[in-house]
Amino acid sequence: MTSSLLPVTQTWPDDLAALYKARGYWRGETFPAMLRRIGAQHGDRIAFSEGARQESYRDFAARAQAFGAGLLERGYAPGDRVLIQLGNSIAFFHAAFGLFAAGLVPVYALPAHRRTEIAHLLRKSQAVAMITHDRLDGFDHAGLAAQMLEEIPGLRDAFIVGEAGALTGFDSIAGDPATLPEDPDPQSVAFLQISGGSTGMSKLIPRTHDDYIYSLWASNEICGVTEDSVYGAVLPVAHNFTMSSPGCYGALYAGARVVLFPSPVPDAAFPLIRQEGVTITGLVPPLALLWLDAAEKAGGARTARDLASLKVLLVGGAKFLPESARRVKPVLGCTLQQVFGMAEGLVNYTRLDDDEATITQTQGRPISPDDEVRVLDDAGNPVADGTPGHLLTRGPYTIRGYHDEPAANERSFEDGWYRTGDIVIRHPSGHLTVQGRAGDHINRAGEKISAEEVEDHLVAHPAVLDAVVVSIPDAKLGERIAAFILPKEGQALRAVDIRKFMRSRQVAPFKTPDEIRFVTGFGTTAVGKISRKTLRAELREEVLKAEAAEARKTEEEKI
Ligand code: AMP
Ligand code: DBH
Repeated sequence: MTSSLLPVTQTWPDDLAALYKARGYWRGETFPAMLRRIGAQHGDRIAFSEGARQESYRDFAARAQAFGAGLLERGYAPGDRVLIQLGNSIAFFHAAFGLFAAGLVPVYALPAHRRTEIAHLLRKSQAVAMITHDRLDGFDHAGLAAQMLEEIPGLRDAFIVGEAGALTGFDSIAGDPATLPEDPDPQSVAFLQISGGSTGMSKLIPRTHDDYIYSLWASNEICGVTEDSVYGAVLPVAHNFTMSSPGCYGALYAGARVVLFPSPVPDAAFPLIRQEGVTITGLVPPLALLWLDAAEKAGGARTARDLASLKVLLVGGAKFLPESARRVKPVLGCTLQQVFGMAEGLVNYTRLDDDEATITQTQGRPISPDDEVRVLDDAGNPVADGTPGHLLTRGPYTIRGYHDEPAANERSFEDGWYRTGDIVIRHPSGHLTVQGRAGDHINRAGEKISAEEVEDHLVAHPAVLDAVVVSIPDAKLGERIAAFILPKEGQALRAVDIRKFMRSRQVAPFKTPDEIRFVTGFGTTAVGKISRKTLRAELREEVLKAEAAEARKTEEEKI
């Protein structure tokens, strides 16, 4: 069975790999070795707090290794891919590090993913097993897992955290750690992370031990994470930001404590920060705004008491506007660290000692002195600092290609440079300010959604002739999803029908359009057939103009 698997690989040219090693970025440590090291080095210290439950590094390492060994006893082999769909729980880390220990390759799905995404990720990765909860946020994950076992060829097991029913209990898998294999090649692929995707479905991002672990310890240095830190995992831990910037994995690398937040809302999160003494956490901009507003409402003394331990707040995943960024220090009493990263690699941070203007007006500069950045105009020529252009990058932890995506690789990689799709300005200091996106994806509160993917779902509706999906700037979400729908002749459609239909497609709820508009035609002004890209841009312009006119009218009425 293993032999028919498409291998997962990620290779840099020999000269660059040699350079990255010589410079000390790639240190040859692997995740199974890291697990043994932290289990021994920090044995008695607490690795995780989840509600009233705490787990030491020693117990964490032992449980993860037993799980990995149990999988080998069950007939799984190094190189096998296993999908993990778990929320912010210690089980996530038992699963991921257990797979590492056994040489198996985790594929990280998000808790919000539904049947469509899970089936795609299972097929694309050729997963042989999946690990999920019985239920989470009212969704029957065990039910979905049972369905997947029927449908996906090669999927042999679903391991359930919680009530397993007819499936296999995650806790029942335990073997003898003495049977674990030797450590893998540090330059081999450790796991498959997923991209938000600008066209179609999510792509799989193969990350190696060497490259990812470099991003962890280097992030720790930049963000001041040491074994005395307490990292608050507020966003889903499967997100690359929460995982590695510096995230839970960075915290574990340092022997710090990870506090798993059951909810990001201020009423629950603020008391937990106080109770656990959280020193650093990361949020997407809409949540940061929610925290800022709540803290202001609660008043200075109360906020100061709740957030006294919090030293650093990372904000990233989407653009954080300077006017919001300026409020962080006075309102929350901690240092803002902006982070502009991507699961494909490159991560930029403002530095803790950057001046106020740099912290509030830029999204940081790259982690590594050997992160190479190019900012190009539409014709591919470099632009001067201060001029917006397309961001391309390559470096010691940026991938050279997606797994099994020849067409996307053709589009997104050029001579080893990753075309990020972001439009940025570079400042002489090397700091970048994100201006927008070249491509057609929507960044909705940090979740990246492909316009094309949503359009594909909408046109599957039997009464829809065509659909165009665009992103609209939104005060709360950053961007929201607007869908323009052209019904088939004689078909009466309502927004509620479309919402229901999206649910029936079993896709992550965050992909359902926030705004649905019905139209009687598209692009009448253009000569011949216009491109989707142009059409999306035109429709977006129309909405923006209409909104501006509406705002002017309201202003005039006030006068
Ligand atoms: P992904 O490739 O799915 O991991 O998403 C990464 C993308 O998120 C980047 O290419 C940016 O478009 C966006 N992003 C991440 N952080 C920021 C930020 N701080 N400001 C603006 N955009 C961001
Ligand atoms: O949005 C992202 O993907 C992201 C944001 C901040 C990321 O991957 C990261 C930091 O590492």
